[in-house]
Amino acid sequence: MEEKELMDEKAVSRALTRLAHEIIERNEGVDSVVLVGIKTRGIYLANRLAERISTIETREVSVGELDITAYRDDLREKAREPEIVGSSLPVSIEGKTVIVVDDVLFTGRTIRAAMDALMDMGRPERIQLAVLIDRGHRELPIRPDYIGKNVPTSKEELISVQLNEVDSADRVVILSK
Ligand code: 3GP
Ligand code: 5GP
Ligand code: MG
Repeated sequence: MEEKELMDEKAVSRALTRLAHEIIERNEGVDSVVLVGIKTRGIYLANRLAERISTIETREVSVGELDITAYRDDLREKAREPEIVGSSLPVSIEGKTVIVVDDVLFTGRTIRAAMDALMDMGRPERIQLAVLIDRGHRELPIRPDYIGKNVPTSKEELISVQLNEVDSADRVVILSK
């Protein structure tokens, strides 16, 4: 396996700071914004964005969580669709701008499952999508509103997103055979 660093700690931090500013600008503040992180690393990213936004706007932002299982046994298994196995939303999403946050966007199937689950929980005014890495290969008409970094990949390559909260560093690397 060949490993190449795409983002170091500073690059991850700068990207998140930019995304925080973009979210505030696009929504003219964050009065009706709720961030919803997807399972492991999307949740940490959502929390970091909320911290930055709170500092800039001197206003708290709610963060919810969705746990979506993908392809447990075989990460590349095609037969199964990702499904929701748990959720925790601290506030109602009715009439809110819900920003779904994930680490890597690939086929878009996880985000579709996330949107299905959110629509079952209320009627958000709108749903937006923020991802740290867009690696391409969409299989659904889904595109992110906020992107940390676009990384064209082959299907065989793998993006490893490492975050301090669960890994020993903040960095993004691409693994190829
Ligand atoms: P995450 O929970 O932080 O997103 O799916 C479990 C982990 O495996 C994910 O961590 C993700 O980083 C990693 N992973 C790498 N490649 C894939 C993939 O193609 N599909 C899924 N679902 N996860 C992948
Ligand atoms: P999708 O449903 O868009 O195919 O995949 C999105 C989900 O799968 C994300 O939550 C992400 O964690 C995971 N995923 C897909 N490809 C990769 C990858 O190359 N690296 C990492 N870290 N996660 C991936
Ligand atoms: Mg993820």
